[in-house]
Amino acid sequence: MNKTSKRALGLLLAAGFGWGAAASAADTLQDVMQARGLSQQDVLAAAKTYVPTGGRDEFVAFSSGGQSGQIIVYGIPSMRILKYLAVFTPEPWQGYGFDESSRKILDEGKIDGKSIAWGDTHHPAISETDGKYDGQFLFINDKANPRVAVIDLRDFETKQIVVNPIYKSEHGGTFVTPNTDYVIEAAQYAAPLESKKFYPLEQFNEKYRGGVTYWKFNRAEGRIDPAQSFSIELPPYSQDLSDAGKGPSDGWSFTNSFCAERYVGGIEKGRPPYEAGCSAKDTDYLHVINWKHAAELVAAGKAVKINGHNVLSLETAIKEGVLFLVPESKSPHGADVTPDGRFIIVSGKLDTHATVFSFEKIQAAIRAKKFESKDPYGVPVIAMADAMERQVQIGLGPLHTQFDSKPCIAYTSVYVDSQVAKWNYCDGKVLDKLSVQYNIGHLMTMEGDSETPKGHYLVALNKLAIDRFTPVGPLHPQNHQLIDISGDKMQLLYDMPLPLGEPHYAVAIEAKKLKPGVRYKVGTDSRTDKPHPGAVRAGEEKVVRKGNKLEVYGTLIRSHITPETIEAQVGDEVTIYLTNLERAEDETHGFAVSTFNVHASIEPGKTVAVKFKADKEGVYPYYCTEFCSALHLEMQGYLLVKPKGWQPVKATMATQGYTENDYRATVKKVADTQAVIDSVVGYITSVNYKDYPDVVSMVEDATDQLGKMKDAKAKAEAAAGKKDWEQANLWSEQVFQYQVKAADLGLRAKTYLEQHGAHKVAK
Ligand code: RUQ
Ligand code: CUA
Repeated sequence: MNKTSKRALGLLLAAGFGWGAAASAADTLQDVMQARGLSQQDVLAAAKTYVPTGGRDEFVAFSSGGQSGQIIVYGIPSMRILKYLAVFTPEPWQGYGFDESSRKILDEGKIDGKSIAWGDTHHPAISETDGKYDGQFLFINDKANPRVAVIDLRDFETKQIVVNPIYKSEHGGTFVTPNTDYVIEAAQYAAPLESKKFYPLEQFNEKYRGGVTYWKFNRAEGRIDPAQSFSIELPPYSQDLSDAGKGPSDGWSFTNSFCAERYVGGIEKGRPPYEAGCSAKDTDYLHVINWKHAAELVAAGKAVKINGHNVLSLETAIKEGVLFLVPESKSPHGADVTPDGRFIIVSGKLDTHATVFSFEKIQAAIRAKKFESKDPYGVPVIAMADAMERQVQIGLGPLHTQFDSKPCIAYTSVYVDSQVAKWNYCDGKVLDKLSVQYNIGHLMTMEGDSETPKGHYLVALNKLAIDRFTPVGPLHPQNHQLIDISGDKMQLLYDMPLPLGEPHYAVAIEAKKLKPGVRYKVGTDSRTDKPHPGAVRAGEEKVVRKGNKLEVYGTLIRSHITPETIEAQVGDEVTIYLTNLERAEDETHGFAVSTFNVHASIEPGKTVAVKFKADKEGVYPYYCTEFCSALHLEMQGYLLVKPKGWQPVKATMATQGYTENDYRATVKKVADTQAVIDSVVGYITSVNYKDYPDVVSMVEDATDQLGKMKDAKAKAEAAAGKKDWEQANLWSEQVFQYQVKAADLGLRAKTYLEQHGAHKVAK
């Protein structure tokens, strides 16, 4: 909240909460506060997060959806959930996994030929240009089945899934380099790198390996290019989080690890468990990697191929000065590069400190070849003291660190203490602590891992909600807590239950940087961004049979599906292509066929295909699944699956017995409606509507609808000429339907223009 609005609220509070006087409800603010038991602090927090209807949030957060395999999008400060992005998991609302194009994306994520219908998403990353969020793409990893997905923020759709060719699990992804040349993904639990290769646990040290992968991102294509991507083989330390260097440290990346002990558990065989063996020593290793040099070596042919993928061996990485280690405090869980790129902050979960490592000191040690030792694989180890700038006492179980817009200010999540600590990494002073509910994992400030953090807010991503919300069974929602960080002291503003998976990390971007489209170019396959081969325009709809393959090329526009009947034979392979001909904002149609497990979400301009085998005779309704218009329920049709050898029966369609009077009444209704349309059109064309692209597309859509009237009207008149009042009345009724849709659009356009201050223009 800015100063003026703070003052305004203060005045209101001082004036005895006089809102009620002008409001239609009898309540005053004081009444409400009393009735609901709210303190002044509560009301202030509410005012800081409340976004009135039609208002927009300042920031948009993309949160990992954890085990849901999705991403959750919400606004800040309102904490209103805006969307779930389908990534690794089928998601029927968006047709993801139920239409052909999105099935192909999920199929890219197959491993060893098998479909995997879920993911454990951890760390989303927004694409960057010069170290700043650019709002173009989003990436996220799957820890369980090592994969990375690419989401295009022009339409918020998943465009690609790549499977890591050499890992069996991963965690330290996704993190982008400052110009999104590479997307970083680090392994987690070590395993043999060759796929489907077995070595016993006794050979862990020799045959099991970790690594870090650099996925080459082709921005023009909006896709990862696996052929240009590479990995660096690492010792079997459990690599954990990573971060890319920036500014002075650009070209380098940092990956921490736990279980550098390389301990192998086995309680069932009497061995102490992993948790004991993996935390026995005082330090683990921070991997310091010169990825730019590694990329040059790969380009020069120094990589070996493992499972067809470029891998720089440990030996080459050591020899060529690509890889170094620095001891870090026990069981760390975050490696965060400061916005100025000068420091890397690492916290040990089993240590009370955050360690600030200096990139400059690390480089000085490398230049002077000052190493304290080599690890068992020959990787040079820089002494902790030689790499460290300072250590700061933070609390019990410090994990992740994010940054403020104010220089040197950092926030670290403290898991065991359930706190956020605000501190200064330049002088080591701890400035403030705030309790959160409960056991915070990651935390996120606005654009807080970029070169230009935006301050304002911090979100605590808590692992446990315990008593914060109405219980909904033993499985509680997650708790994202919004914290105001604009002042010296942190202030808790809002608890948001997040009911989908365990979100790990989240990123938030200034909302104004996002520029999603409103519609596709007519006939676009949104998953390839290319023209869909199944697209047709109005009037070109057709059904093509090739042997037992039945191909339907259809269209959707309020409020009918063309065709309205599909006739198939048992055993046909049916493909239905559908193009949404709408241009108006938010005019999505859905499409489902009873009992054939297909569903599509077809936004304006999009073309999709659904495919199934008509393997049972019967009558199957299909319909539009989005309430798109007043006649949405009538947006329906029948798939008729006829048995082999079926012969037509002698029967005709029932009639309603409409008379000439019915026809005349409908014609009158049409004439009256036309008068309304004319007045709306008169208003729209009297103002500068052409300055509003949204209105122009509504007008185009309305004109489309009105354009179709002519044909229906001619049919009505021809039938009337033949005194076929049944047909005449029905076709007039269709004229009326076109009018209704045009009028609906016209009124929407009129409201829009009035609300956006359109002004009169000379005719
Ligand atoms: S995690 S709570 Cu990034 Cu997967 Cu730390
Ligand atoms: Cu289209 Cu409902």
